[in-house]
Amino acid sequence: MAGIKVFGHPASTATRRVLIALQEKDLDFELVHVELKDGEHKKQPFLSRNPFGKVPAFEDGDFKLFESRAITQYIAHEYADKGNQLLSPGSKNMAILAMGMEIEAHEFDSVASKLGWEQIFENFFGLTTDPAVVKEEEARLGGEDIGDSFRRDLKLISEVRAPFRGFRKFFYFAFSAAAGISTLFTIPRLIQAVRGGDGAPDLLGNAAINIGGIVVLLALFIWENKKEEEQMVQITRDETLSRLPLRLSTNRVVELVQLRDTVRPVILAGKKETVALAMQKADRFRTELLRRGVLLVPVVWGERKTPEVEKKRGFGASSKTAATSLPSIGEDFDTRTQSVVAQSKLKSEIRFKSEVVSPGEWERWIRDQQIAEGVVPGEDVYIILRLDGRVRRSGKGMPDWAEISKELPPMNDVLSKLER
Ligand SMILES: N[C@@H](CCC(=O)N[C@@H](CS)C(=O)NCC(=O)O)C(=O)O
Repeated sequence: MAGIKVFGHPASTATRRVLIALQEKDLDFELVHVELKDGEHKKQPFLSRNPFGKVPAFEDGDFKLFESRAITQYIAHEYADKGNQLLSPGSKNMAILAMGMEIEAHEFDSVASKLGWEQIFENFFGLTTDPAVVKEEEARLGGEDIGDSFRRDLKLISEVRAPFRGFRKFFYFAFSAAAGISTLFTIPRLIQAVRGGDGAPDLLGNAAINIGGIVVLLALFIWENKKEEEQMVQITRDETLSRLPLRLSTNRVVELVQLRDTVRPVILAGKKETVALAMQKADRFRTELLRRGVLLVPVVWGERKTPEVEKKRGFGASSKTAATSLPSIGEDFDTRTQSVVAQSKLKSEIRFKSEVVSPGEWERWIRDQQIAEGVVPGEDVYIILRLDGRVRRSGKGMPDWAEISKELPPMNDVLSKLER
């Protein structure tokens, strides 16, 4: 069929950019599927359409083009009188439009692609999201300092957890300001009162009440601020913990947050022999602990292996698995979104013991936790997490498994359902 042809993949954002323009213009076209997982875009005949081996490529009769934004420009101009108007007359309007397009191409697209890759596609490919990359890219999108946007997120979470704190702080501040102003007005008369003499007012009592009030209110204000700071530090720790990676018995790497509501991780941190002994002892209570959703997470101090998780980016990644065994991205969307199936599959992969993936990160988190709890960093400790991933309790040394079997409700127990 002559006419308009788009050579691309339905899940490719660059291909979609062209399809949107065609739809805006109400044009008939054919989408010729280029199978990225088979590397069709890196072979002939596709390379003769785009020597850079990227989709989409385009054809309108015998006019051929590649680069999605150039294609959309062509569509907008060539079919100016069809469908929706995509051009704006006048040099200034066109310059503003061009500015928007440059921003999309150079400021937005790279960030959005990285975020999409980190947060959506990596999960499809069994890789783990790197929270540091996500934070960094999100900050770039917001045009703010990384620190600022992270802090703003924390503040929001903190406000959700303590909804009236902002109001209380305002209240304390407003009242101390009022008392301060009133004291200020009283001062000249107060000096007169202190000097005494005829007509001197009796203001000492009033001033004392005002000053006392200010002290109390400011103390409350400072206390609230301190509480908020502490809570933000705690939220940061919870957030970091939820992103720590683990390898399951099936070799799958997950972040702790993915095991939410499924297991109660018990972190055993200490010297190699101590941790090994605790693991052995746990084996004797295996059935009981499994019924309670316990997943052992051993962390041996100083054991920093280089993470084996291979990171690859982009559709054209050279990894063997990406090239040979992955289903097409379109199909993958359908299958993987069936989260119920995925969740139950995950459950079957969790078998009592796991292995930490970036021991250095785990160690850092445990040491921070130890400092917060007033324990000497580097001591042997165990930390029991709740089903929602937050710390349930921790203790020095290694756990008494018999006691833990008694303490934790079985997974099908109503108490476990209430554990939030
Ligand atoms: N600047 C190009 C970028 C095209 C592009 O990156 N396409 C991706 C799919 S969204 C692709 O083909 N990637 C394969 C690869 O990089 O090997 C355009 O806008 O057309």
